[in-house]
Amino acid sequence: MIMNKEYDFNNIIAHFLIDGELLDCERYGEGHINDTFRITVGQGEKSVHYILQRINHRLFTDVDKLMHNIGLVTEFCRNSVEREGGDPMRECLNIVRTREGKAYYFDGSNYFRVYVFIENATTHQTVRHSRDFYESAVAFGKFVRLLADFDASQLYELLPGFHNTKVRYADFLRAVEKDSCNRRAEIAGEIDWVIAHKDLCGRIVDKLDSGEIPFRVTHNDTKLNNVMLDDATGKGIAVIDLDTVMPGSLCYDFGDSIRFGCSSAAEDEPDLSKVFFRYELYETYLRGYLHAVGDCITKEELENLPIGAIVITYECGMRFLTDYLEGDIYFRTTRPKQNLDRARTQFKLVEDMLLVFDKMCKTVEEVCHVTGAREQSILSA
Ligand code: ADP
Ligand code: GN1
Ligand code: MG
Repeated sequence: MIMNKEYDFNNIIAHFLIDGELLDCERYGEGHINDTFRITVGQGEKSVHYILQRINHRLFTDVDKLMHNIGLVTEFCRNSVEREGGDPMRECLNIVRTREGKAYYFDGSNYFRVYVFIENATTHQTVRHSRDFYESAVAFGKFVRLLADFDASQLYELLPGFHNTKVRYADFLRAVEKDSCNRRAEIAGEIDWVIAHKDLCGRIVDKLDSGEIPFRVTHNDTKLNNVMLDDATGKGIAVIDLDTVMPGSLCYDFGDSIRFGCSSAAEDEPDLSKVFFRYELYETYLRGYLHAVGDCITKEELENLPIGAIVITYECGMRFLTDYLEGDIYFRTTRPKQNLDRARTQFKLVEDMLLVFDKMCKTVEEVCHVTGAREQSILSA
């Protein structure tokens, strides 16, 4: 029988449309939110892998709605991939249903779901070569293209205000005020820094509210480790981790990839002298992204890509700092002060990007000329 101290995997797996004997189950990946396992099932001579996840239902309190969203998006992606002549079993997430036809199983205390395992592909925690980053940009750009005609109003907004930076700022101020863990004094410098940069909060949100930038279906968590790169060809094949697919701004999705991938160091690097913004990777990502989105991007979105990168990095740092103030209750941590280190790396990256902001905008124009993305609108702007 395969169990760990928390879960009886044999019993869980028995509820899904999976044939064969459970041979192995190991913790998998480095996500901050769900508990992810790779399970191995013996089917005759061969063994087959699946991804099993215990859904974080403290965050996603309505699992029915969560899986409704993921079901719709994966089905739409599958159809788009088929139309483009791709392989829907490798280029999208595929839900394995329960024997009752449901997209998840509830064992009385936890919710579980299973995905088809995408074989011979890997997610990366850092950019090893710029080629990886380019390919991840192509995959995220393709995700925009595949979902360009998706009707976002079909989706539940599961985490309202998820990337509403003004709401995040208000949450931060509340956490500072409450200081529930007596950590405020120790991080006075970081708190002052966030407040000094508060003008960043509205730079995207206000444009969404005024309609200048469109709401569209966005992924909302476009880190490098949420895209799978093919082991043989190095190509970005599938965008995964669809929990946060909701209406949002493409500028934030673009920006979140820049935030994570253009850092010279890990998100939680404690030594800030190792953390800097890698400009050449920003250029690389832009080229791949604009090439893949083609003309599915508006002129206003294009113009706001650089500020999107800065604001989402600011927002993410603020979320880490808020969690630190609240006692590390949201992001998974494996050591003390990890959330504080994460916050500090984000603030360092914001400072670096602010210094080169004008250049970042110029690069967008230059890359547009090369890729032809929205060339007409940029030229006539
Ligand atoms: P979290 O929300 O906690 O980040 P993810 O859905 O991103 O969880 O999954 C965590 C990791 O598991 C991923 O980074 C990836 O390495 C792996 N993974 C997830 N889904 C699949 C899949 N369908 N096939 C192969 N690996 C997967
Ligand atoms: C979380 O689940 P994961 O590790 O891909 C978080 C993102 C943050 C990210 C920071 C649902 O993403 O919003 O940007 O950590 N996901 C959720 O690394 O809050
Ligand atoms: Mg993830």
